[in-house]
Amino acid sequence: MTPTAAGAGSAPTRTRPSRRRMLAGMAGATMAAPAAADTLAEVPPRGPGAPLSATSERSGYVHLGRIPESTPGRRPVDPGEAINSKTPLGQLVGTITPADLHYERSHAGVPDIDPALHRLLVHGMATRERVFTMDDIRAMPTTSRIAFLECTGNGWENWKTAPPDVTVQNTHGLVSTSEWTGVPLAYVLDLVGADPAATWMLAEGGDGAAVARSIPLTDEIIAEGMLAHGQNGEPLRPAHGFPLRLFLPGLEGNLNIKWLRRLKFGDRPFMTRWETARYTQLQADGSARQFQLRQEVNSVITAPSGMMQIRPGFNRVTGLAWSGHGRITRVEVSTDGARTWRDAAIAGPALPKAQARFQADWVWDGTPARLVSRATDEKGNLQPDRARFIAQTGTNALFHYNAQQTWAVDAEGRVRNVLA
Ligand SMILES: Nc1nc2c(c(=O)[nH]1)N[C@H]1C(S)=C(S)[C@@H](COP(=O)(O)O)O[C@H]1N2
Ligand SMILES: [Mo]
Repeated sequence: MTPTAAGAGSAPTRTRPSRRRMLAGMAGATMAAPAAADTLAEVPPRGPGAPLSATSERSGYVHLGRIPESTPGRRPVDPGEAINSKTPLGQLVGTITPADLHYERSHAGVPDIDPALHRLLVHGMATRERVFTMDDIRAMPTTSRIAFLECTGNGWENWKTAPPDVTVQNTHGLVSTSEWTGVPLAYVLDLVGADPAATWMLAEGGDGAAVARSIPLTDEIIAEGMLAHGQNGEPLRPAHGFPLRLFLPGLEGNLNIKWLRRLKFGDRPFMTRWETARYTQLQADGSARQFQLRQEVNSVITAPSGMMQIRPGFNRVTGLAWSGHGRITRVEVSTDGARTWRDAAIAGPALPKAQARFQADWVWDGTPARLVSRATDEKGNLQPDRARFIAQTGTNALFHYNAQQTWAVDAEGRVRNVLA
């Protein structure tokens, strides 16, 4: 990290040089002036607290919620018409999404499945076809992994036009990160004696939409896929597939079949309507691209972000970066609309195929600014700017938007969504 604009004359006056050097070493940062705290006389007195409870609630001072939508960008909606519900990225800290705020995309609502009645059929090109109960599955060895999940529709708000009055929750709220716990896919393949000639697997859900997708049995998918029954330390919640879902780190959200009830092995894709009609990408030349399965490198500044208000002087810039190819190795931020860049600090370990939190300090001089971030992953993929992305993909498509996000700051400190 290089020391930053702290020397530019607008640095906070209460930060002494020695302390500033120390902080610069830590995170390349200066910091806001500490509030005057010479006495606790104004602080309300202590008193008896509220009774303890079986489950704890968020502080009454904290207001967090998802936004249900009925179609890309249409909100607010009657929850009965919602097709997805977006994570409040602008209000969250760190990298793990609380389970109740994890984004949701369900094509036919959330089924109420009694785990005692749930079954998983595993069949096709295998020597020991089986029907498993949830007791069978919970008796199998598990693995746990922190990884992001992202709907391929994430970012579709900004594909063609950029509504100015939207938040980062609106533009990027279809991605979340959890610790997922479940049975390694490789274990199940062994258990049923999957034929080595089986190169594809059909996964089918137990919801009314019967979402079903063909998954190529690559080494990577066999090594990393899991039949998940836990999320952030508790059994899956119904919205996320209780009692069982497929989890495939780094791959498009739609493949992560919820309410999983069938796996079938074969030597070719099964061509379900979800991969012939729904999750294909119309290219600029009118042809359709099928089986675009990986989520590309992406990032977004979550603060300051859309509809926030900032003041001149010190501002902390922070956001999230992720890639379906592996670890995030670098995040750069620009405050002048992608003309000049500097490195952001990545806070904590950048896990493969998980969201990484980045931060950079910024002293805003009160003139209009444009905040942009761009991420690089361990395979060397650099998040494209919008012009390059559109030149490659065109504007017919709807999925896998990963162009750099620009937030415009006007002279009043209002932050708004714009297309670069
Ligand atoms: N059975 C079933 N699986 C499903 C879906 C669904 O509607 N039904 N939606 C898919 C889509 S489009 C996405 S993006 C992810 C969303 O998972 P989440 O709701 O846990 O975030 O689940 C996928 N798996
Ligand atoms: Mo999705």
